[in-house]
Amino acid sequence: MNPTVSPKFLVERDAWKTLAAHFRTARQWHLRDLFANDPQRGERLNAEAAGWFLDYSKNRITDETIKLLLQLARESRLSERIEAMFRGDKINFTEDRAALHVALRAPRSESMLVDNRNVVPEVHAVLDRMADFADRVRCGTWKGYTGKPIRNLVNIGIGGSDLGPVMAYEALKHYSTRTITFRFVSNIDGSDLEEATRGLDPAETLFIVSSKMFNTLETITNARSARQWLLNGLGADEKAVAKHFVAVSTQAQRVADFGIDTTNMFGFWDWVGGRYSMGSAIGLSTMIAIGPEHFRAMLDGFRQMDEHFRREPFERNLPVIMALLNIWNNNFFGAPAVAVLPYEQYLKRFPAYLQQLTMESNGKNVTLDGQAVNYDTCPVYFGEPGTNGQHSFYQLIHQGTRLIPCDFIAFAQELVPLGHHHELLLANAFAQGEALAFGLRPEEVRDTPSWLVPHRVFTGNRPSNTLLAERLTPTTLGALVALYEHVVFTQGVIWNINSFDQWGVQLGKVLAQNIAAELESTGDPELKHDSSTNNLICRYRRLKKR
Ligand code: G6Q
Repeated sequence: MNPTVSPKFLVERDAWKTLAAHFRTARQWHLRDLFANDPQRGERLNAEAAGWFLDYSKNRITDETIKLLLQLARESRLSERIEAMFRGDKINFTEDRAALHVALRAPRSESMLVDNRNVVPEVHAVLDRMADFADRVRCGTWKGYTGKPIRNLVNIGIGGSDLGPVMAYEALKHYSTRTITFRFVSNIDGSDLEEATRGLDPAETLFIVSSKMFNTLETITNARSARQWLLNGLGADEKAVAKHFVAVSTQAQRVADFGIDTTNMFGFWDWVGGRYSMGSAIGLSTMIAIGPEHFRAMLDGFRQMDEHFRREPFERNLPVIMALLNIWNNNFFGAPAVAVLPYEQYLKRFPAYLQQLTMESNGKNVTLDGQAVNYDTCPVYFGEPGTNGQHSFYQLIHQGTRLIPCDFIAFAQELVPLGHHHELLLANAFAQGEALAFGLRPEEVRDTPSWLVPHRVFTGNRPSNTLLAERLTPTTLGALVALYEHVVFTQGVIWNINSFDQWGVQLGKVLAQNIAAELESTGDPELKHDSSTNNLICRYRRLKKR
């Protein structure tokens, strides 16, 4: 059962009602006027933490809006819920689990309890083993079965066991060893594994099978095929597997049953949710890529943001402010989506990573006590690196009929200096926020025939946040991920939903098992689905000549 005492239903909270009244005025504001009437707002409406500066002045808010949103956070008992998370309470009550990913980045000296047991020593014991292993692979003392050092690493995992590692590898590629090739396989589509192993020498290839439960269909199917690929290449000697396969999992028995030596297994715990696991052993590929020291720097970035979230007053608290602004835009202005736009090519997989973090966490339609919500919860998160997105979907953000708030993410210093590239990149980031907010009025469209003016006008008044850090480092990346983790948490608290389960992914998995048998059947299976599904299965079987 849900152990928390639910506050009032969201729309019945006093702050919500006051916000609704406030919104009736706010909906008429234009950012042009807000800036004209309050010229200092750009210097005031910002916050800083863990190396990140947030400018939120280009939202359709005043100081009064912020005051009311902070009141909403208090009425939603956010402080109590933050403490419950850090205390290791089973806040993921539908799965009877704590959600204590913050313990993954706690220093050795700290104590964090799950079921009255301090889990921090176990966290560091695994990190130490990972570091030892990563060092051995990186310096070539971990040898493959034929005695060759490892030159290729393939991570096999899906969802939380893939998106974090891929994103972190891409984000921190600048810091990674270039003597090892890193590839990632997630999709059960055979072409994914085929392309990931193409051209690799099995004798120099290490597979990390990353799976919390170690029974995930995609991962186990890929791991079996990868093992076959290895054995085909190395003369079918089963003993080779121990030198070329390691596992990251909570399930030692299943790892052993698969044929991986459990001395080559790195564990984690059921209180680490998949999408919150990139700082755990699931990050083994990241650690091998960037080295243990950089990995610890990344954890330190997470940690700095954790501390900020836990201790900073809400009015200066980055995750709290971002979450509240999102609720303002989503629930009052009806914004259906958020665009996350990193002006940093190394963050190209960050939007994909955030899709899972945000939408799997907060894509829920019942409250903690099981009542249907009568308000919107998570918007759609999407994005692409700037400036590519500008030449693609930004048109809709500037001139479409929907309001799409944007998070611009940028760094003052480039990792790869090249002429004026970086200034041009950042100029674009800042210009987009400016254009979205202020638009272009008919009187500003010069030398244009009148019939063309409506097409060239930008209404503006479109909100955005800008997140700016000095440089993309392991530490700033860790802090950025923790920032969004806590944004998601805060949103979940306000919406009064469980951000830590994902029952919505189950049904399709179960149905797929039945259909797989029907697709493969050599006989003539009796189909008992709806007419559409039956027809698709029949057509597939015909096309496959079954
Ligand atoms: C994440 C989800 C989900 C999970 C994958 C992989 O929060 O739980 O994306 O990470 O289904 O699960 P395994 O790691 O158990 O293979």
